[in-house]
Amino acid sequence: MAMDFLSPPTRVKSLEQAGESAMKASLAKGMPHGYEVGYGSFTINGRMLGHGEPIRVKQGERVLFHILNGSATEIRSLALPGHSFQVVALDGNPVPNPAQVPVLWLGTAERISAIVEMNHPGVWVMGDLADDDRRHGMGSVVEYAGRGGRPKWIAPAPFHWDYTRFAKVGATAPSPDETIEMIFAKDNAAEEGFNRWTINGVAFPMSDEMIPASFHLKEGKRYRIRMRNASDDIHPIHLHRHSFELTSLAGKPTAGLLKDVVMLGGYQEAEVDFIADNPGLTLFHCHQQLHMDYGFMTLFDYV
Ligand SMILES: [Cu+2]
Repeated sequence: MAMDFLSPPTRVKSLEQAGESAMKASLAKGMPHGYEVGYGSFTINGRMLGHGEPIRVKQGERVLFHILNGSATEIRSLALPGHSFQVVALDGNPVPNPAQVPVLWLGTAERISAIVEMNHPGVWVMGDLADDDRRHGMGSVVEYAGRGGRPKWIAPAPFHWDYTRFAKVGATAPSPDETIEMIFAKDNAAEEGFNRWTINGVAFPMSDEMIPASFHLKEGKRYRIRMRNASDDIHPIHLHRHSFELTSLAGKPTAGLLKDVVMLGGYQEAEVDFIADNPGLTLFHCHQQLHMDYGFMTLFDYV
């Protein structure tokens, strides 16, 4: 899976040192690398590339795509050769700056709404940048009226995904009432060969028992979650029952982007703010199923 597409690429040295030395210590004890999952086939709207009906368009049309990454564990990219995407909403929230991009990237559970102007007639593969996954189905055909022949794929030029491209230019977020510090870490192969994941050193238990909340909110206050990733994996971080504003990404302040899932890059940090405006128990977790199931989750309550 691609790991180097996020921008800015700034890594935090101390997080990198912590993550790398934990990994080295685990491997030195003779542990293998923790299991990952792979897939044999891929679909868009239930069909592998080359099966089902194409998306039929006419030259000059503007087509709005609502795209959701429904994979339990994978990050996906999407490109349509010769076309660009005007991103108008992220996770259902209109963006302040609907910029044009050649490629979309979505972490697990992220949603993008984007308009494509159909101005490049042909029969095209709209698909993932990963050749192997696309060959195993990760794509759809876009067919212009009056055009025929085999669908064509052309790989786009290298492109980095930067959420702040869609943010409010020159704006700054209001100060929070309180900042919640979180550090995410991996225990390599610690759980029957699977990686165990922790938030501030604690793995959320995967049992039926009710466990007490780790973070306590007061209604009406603005909270900032400062997330620091001491692992080399990208984590699509999700907060239930609230939307958050992205206020800092890899050391770069930003404002105006509302989301409920955000990808946090390996050894990077990011900050999100939310208003505690929906009393009740609220889960916070990595949306990568294999991370969530092995501890990467925590609970907020209102007090
Ligand atoms: Cu994760």
